[in-house]
Order: sequence, then structure tokens, then C-alpha cells
Amino acid sequence: MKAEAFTSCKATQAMIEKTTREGVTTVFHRVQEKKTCPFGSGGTCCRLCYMGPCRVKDDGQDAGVCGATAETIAARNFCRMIAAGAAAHSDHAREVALVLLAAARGEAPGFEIKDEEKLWAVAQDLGIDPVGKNKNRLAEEVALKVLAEFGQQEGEISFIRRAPQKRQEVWQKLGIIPRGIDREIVEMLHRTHMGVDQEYVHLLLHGMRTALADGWGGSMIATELQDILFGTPVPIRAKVNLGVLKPDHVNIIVHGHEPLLPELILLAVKDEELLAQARAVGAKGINVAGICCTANEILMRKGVPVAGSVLQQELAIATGAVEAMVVDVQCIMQGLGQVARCYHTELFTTSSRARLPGVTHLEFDHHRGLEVAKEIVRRAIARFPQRRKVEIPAEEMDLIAGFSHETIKYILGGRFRASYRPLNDNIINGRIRGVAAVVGCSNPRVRFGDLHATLVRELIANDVLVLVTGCAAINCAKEGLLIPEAAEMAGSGLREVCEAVGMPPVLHCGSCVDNSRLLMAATEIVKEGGLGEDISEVPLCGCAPEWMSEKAIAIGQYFVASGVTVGFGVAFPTTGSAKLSEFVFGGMNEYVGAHWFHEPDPVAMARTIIAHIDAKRKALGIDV
Ligand code: SF4
Ligand code: WCC
Ligand code: FE2
Repeated sequence: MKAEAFTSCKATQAMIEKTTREGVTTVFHRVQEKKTCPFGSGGTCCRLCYMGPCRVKDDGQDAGVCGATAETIAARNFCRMIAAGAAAHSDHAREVALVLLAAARGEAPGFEIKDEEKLWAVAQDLGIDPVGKNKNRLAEEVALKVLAEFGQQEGEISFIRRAPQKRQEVWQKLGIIPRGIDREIVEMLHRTHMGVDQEYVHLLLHGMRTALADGWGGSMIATELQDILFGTPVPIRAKVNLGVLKPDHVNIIVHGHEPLLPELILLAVKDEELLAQARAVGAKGINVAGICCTANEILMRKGVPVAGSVLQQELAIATGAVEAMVVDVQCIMQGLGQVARCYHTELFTTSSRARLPGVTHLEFDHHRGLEVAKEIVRRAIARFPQRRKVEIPAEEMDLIAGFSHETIKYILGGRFRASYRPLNDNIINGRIRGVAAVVGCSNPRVRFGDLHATLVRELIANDVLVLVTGCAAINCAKEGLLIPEAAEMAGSGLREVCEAVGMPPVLHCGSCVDNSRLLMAATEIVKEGGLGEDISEVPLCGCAPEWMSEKAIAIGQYFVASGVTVGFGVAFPTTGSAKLSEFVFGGMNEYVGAHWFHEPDPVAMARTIIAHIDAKRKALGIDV
């Protein structure tokens, strides 16, 4: 097996070769064995009832046993992906809200309210008067209000009111303002049950409502409450790629999505007693590194090194240098269990919602979270002497992260006149052509890391400022795109702006739930003035060239519903139905002023994004 065929990342290549040599199976090995099913891939395989399952051809004649047509089946499947993605982000948010509540009540040792400024801002946006309340009382009210919005049955979720007025009117007119987070997700599952909603536009409108309940609901709540608990990110330097693992340290990897337990592990590794134990087994210290969004969370706020993105989770263990890997929810591959058994790594599942067969379960309970964290560190130390077959790739790269939408304000506007004015002015005068969000996963069905890097290089060379989150951010960081020196690859306009303030041309805005920061950044641009009155007028575009998860579909749909056109690579789950594809790739525009597009080639995707940005500039009368 040729490792170069799968990735341009040298560290990944080395570990693919190592696992192949050692007879260990990873995602890169399995993907070769599994052929995709064209019906499933295009969205026209229905298994919603057992008169089927039915695979339906898109010939205008064929239908499932119940009479469901290709567009109905594909729409239902697409909407279920949105519901699952929204559920994942929102259930993560719920967990954070419960921890905030416990912290406010003094019932969660190790957690406290770190960012009072954010707490005040969030309280006000939730309609809570913060005046005269101490931080714990205020945090308690915020947590209770947010928790109530999950189960709210009528009215509107609060953060919707953060959006530009014109955007809210678009949603109002379509009747798609989310009433409560759980309600929209449940209704989406109900509507897509056999024999309920069978009109694709009607289905997709509720799909948008469900997605909005994620972007302006669950995801935004997760971001905001995590900032309250752990601090709003500011620019910070760190390192990325498997080379961050240390040969002479106990290595602990935190992987998954909720930064709750990982924050406590970071506290635990400072414990003198545990450090002494580590030294006693011959280690120089304890090194914590992240994978996936857990990595992004603690990178953004603490500068903790990132071992890799989603496709490197098994490979990290295969270095033979990882004593413990701690996982919680989302993007955890079951294959990890098998890989861990081939080395000395102890793998821990920690969420009450997720277990892996044959894997140690040590549940994170926020009432005794610090004890759980210490127990994990202790057990990691005990594994250190059992290392074998160690080979840590040399590759590591510098990066700067920490670009919250608040930070973008300071960095461009300065501490005293923090605003989006300079960004807007630079877009208007054409130094910055527009803004592209490059987000989402990595997928072994396309060459890992390559698509992100090729696309982003093309964008910055054409003066497009790039905002990244999730695994896309990690992949771009590995390519050296997240350091100020990367401005040398940018077009002359963007380069000038970056050099003036010392920022990279690609800004790391956080984890996947932090895509909500991008909604806020887009809103700030609109509110600053001069670039239209709605998000759909701003020269902006979103994309996920290497996407794979249902969460990515939910994110894409809330961007589109918020007025940002979004391109996806790999394959697209509506292509089995021409009618549905016409709607999502075009017709949706008439409803929300934005649409999806599908483009597997990264250079072509960059061209489409640039053309879209140029069209928006033209409409604003600022084409230069
Ligand atoms: Fe087939 Fe209709 Fe049942 Fe789907 S809902 S499996 S199309 S009969
Ligand atoms: Ni978000 Fe995609 Fe990574 Fe998982 S961590 S793999 S959803 S981008
Ligand atoms: Fe994520």
C-alpha cells in the first residue's frame, strides 16, 4: 500500500507505513476494502420502514413501496443528517450548561467562572439583567435560562436576536425561527418517519429551522458557555502534528469534543505528587496533546499542542508513545480499541453517552471530575514503562490560534478602537477580496490534508482572508498556513493587511461548535456597515472540502440558512435526485439568499468561491 496515495502529510505517511509493517489495521487500510454504495451516497436508499428498504432510481417513474420518490427519500435522509448533527452539537452544549450550573453552585470542583465580561454579554443577550448580581448567581441564571431553551416549546430561542435584523425578517417570513432546540430536532425526526412529510421543499424548510437551532442555538451556547468557564480565546502560539509527542515524557492524548474533562486533566498534570510519580518511572514530565475538536478547544485557550486531526487518531497510538488516550463524544473511531490493544496505550471512554467494546470506562462526573482526571494521569504514568515499538514522526509545525470574533475586532481595530471597521474598509477598498470559511473534517476517500492546503493556498493568493475551524484548521496548521510568515503566500493586498498587524492570512477560529463564532463575525461585518444589510450581501463563502460527518451537514445548512453559500467536496448526499439537487444547489437561493454547491476538486472549488465573492462585490458596487 502506497502511503503517499492517501496523504501529503509525512507524519501520517510514516505511521501508515508503520502500522502496515506491524499488521495493524487503520482507517486508511479499511477504506480500501469498503466500496461506497451509489444509492446510499446520492441519498436515494431508504430504510425508514420495513416494507423496504428501498433503493430508488431517479427516473421519474421509480418509487419505494410506499410510493416515495427519489427526491422525497433524499430529502428525508438529508434532513435526518441535519437533525443528528444538530443533536450532537446541542447535546454537547447541554453538558456544558449542566457543568456551568454546577460550577455556579459550587458543586463542580476544578471549574469556575473565568470570563465575567462574556458572562455579562451572554446574560444580556438572554434577557437577563446582570446588574447587582455576583458572578455565581448570574452564571446560575444564565445556565438555567439556556437549559430551558432546549425544552422550550413556543416563542424563539434567544440568540436568534443576535442576527442582523434583515436576516431575522427572512426567517420570520419563512416561519423557520427555532422555537426550542430539542423541539426542532424531534420534529425533524417525526417528519421524516415513514408516511409523514413527503414534500422536499417543505422538509428542507424544517431542515433549515433545525440547523438554525444548532448554529444560533446549541453550537452557540456551547461556545459561549465554554468561554465563560474557560476564557474567551486570544491569539496564542502552539505546535501541531504527531511530532508534538515527546519521547521522554508520559504522553496523554485527549480526543473528542467536550473540553470539560480535558481542562481538569490539564490541572491534574501540574500536581506535584503526580509529577514525582512520573519521574519515578523514568519520565521527564507529562505531556498532554489533543486530537479533533478537544484539541482545538484547549489549543485556542491554553496553547496545548495538537497531535492531529480526525484521521490521525489511530496513528497517534501507533507511534507507541501514547500512554493514555481519553475520549468522550463524536468522531471517535471504533478502530481505536483494536489499535490500542496492539500497543501499550490505555484507552478511556469517559462520557456516560459513549462506550467502546473492550475499552476502560472511567466516567467523567463533574461532581468529582478532578478525581477522575487524576486517576487517568496515574494510570497513564503506570503504562510508561511498558512502551514498545516507539517511533515518533519528527514533523511538527508552529501555528497561531485563538481568533474568536472578539479577537478579530481587537487585532484589526486595536485595543482602544476595537471594531470591525478596518476589516470592512479593507474589503471595501479591495485589499481583502472577501472572506472564506474553510471548515470540517478529513476523509480518507480523498487525499488527506491535500484538499485543504491546495484550496487555502489558492484562496489567500487571491486576497481572500480565510477563517478555519475543526479538523480543517488542524490540517491547514500542519501545512504552515497559520503563521504570520504565511502572508508571503498571500496576494499583495491581503499580505499588506496581514503584515501591518502581524497576523496570519488564515485565522484559527476554533472547534466545530465554534463555527458559531463565524456567524457572529459575519454579523459584526454587517452591523459595522458598508457591506450590505444582510449576511447574504457580504462577500463571504463557506466550504468543507474534506467533510464526512452529519455535523458538517448541519453546519453547512445553518450557514446557508444564514445567508452564506457553502461548497462541499467528496460526494454530496442529494446527487441521487436531480430535483432535490436543483433545489439545494440553486432553488434555496430564492428562500434564503444562499445555496449549497458540490465541488470535489480543490482548485475548482477555490475558483467557485472567488467567483461568488466577486459577484457579491459587484452587487455591492465595490468591484475593483
Ligand atoms: Fe421504502 Fe417507503 Fe418504507 Fe422508505 S418509507 S423503506 S421508500 S416503503
Ligand atoms: Ni469536527 Fe469533522 Fe473533525 Fe469531527 S472534529 S472530523 S466533525 S471537523
Ligand atoms: Fe469537531
